[in-house]
Amino acid sequence: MSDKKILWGSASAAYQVEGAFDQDGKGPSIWDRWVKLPGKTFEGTNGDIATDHYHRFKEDVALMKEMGLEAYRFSISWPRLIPNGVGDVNQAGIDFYSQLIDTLIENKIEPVVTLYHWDLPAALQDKYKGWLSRDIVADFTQYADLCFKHFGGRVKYWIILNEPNIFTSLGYILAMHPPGHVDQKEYLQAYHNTALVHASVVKSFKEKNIPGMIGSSIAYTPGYAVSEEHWDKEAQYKYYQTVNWWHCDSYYKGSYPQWAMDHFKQLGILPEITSEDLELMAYAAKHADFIGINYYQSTTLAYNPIDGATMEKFNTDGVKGQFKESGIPGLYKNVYNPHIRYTDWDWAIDPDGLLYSLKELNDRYHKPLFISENGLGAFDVLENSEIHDCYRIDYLKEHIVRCKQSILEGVDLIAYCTWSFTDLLSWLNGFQKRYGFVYIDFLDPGLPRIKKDSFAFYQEVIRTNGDNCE
Ligand code: BGP
Repeated sequence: MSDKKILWGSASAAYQVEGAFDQDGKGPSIWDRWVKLPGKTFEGTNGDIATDHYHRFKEDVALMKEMGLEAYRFSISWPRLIPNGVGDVNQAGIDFYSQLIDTLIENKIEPVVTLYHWDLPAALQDKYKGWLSRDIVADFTQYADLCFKHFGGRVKYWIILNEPNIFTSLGYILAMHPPGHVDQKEYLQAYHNTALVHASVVKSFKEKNIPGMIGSSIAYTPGYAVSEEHWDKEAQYKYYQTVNWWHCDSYYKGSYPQWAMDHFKQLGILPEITSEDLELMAYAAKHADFIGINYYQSTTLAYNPIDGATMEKFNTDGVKGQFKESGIPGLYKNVYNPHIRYTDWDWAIDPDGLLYSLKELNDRYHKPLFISENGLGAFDVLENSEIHDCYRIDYLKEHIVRCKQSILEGVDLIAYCTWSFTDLLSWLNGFQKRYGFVYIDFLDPGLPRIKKDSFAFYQEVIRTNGDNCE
């Protein structure tokens, strides 16, 4: 096994843990509004209180310290810092994150800051339709600069955007996230604007000589062809062109893949991409310090005729067996893979897919890789104040072994963060889909924190640099 030291961490996001959604001067986000619309989330759950991390972060950090956690990835809520997205700054917001960062550092835990984990200030949605407008580039860069000014130096790892591919596709194709549209052209426009935001923030960070490393995190889902037949291989090619390389090349190569460009152009849905855009994107591709990757699952691809499967909403209630073929007619469809296991939410469990992804990204972009999320969403059972989550331990073990293997095969893997440290709100799946090392009893208003068996397991991962997973 490799001896290279990995930074071992765990992650969360503001909306999923903080609560205090309208306290101390915080402005509303698009998620604060979305969850209040009937039928948008599992049983109408929302993050008004979540895990109450806003008030209880010291207790949570104490548990991290007890575990020996080396890095805690959390996100800053833009509307907590700047309630209207632009303009007046909320000092209470600055103070909260400042205290969190100091508490982490005092406990020898590296703060890893995500600038955007989906909670856009609602004011910007109202003002110019949020991600659909190029105006967001300047406003986001100002917000990022504010964070660099207040937290720069203390924070060494910055993740600009969390899963821009997910919040744009769920927001503009599947209508499962705000703003709830179904419009392929809008999706491509919004995604292009995320690439410009990413690039502009990388540039500002570098020009200001802020110490540390910066990148963004893509949700990366590798795709296998279901057979060796050329039509299935072709489907795989089209998936990579329009999904994986579309999302990653724009950030880490500074351009879009050609076949997909031509395809979207023919359909008349390609956004305007100026030469200045490409220059800025090329700058970021060169200067970003790492590629963030969130890995949960792989997919399997097959030929999809022009009158074939369309995009389908997915399982959000944990009743296993709802897998439906879904895809883009004429391009590809995602099919069931009988060779791998699935979670209760029908997510493919595929540790080999992680190794495959790391090697694929390493080959294509030659940058350090930072796994910013990996984990298992499951139902946990609380019995006599204990949670025996051996399935989560198995899942993490299998993935960590692949991380170590990737290093032996030449991948520059610098960090691994699990999703998540404590249980938290799952955006669409409520509180019943759990990921943490620390159980939170959401039925008890005191929100007690209880260590699961996986807590001790990950403690040992950290102590042995993953060698206990061999
Ligand atoms: C990622 C998000 C996280 C988290 C995780 C698990 O896409 O970045 O915020 O939610 O997925 O997803 P879910 O909660 O839907 O199971």
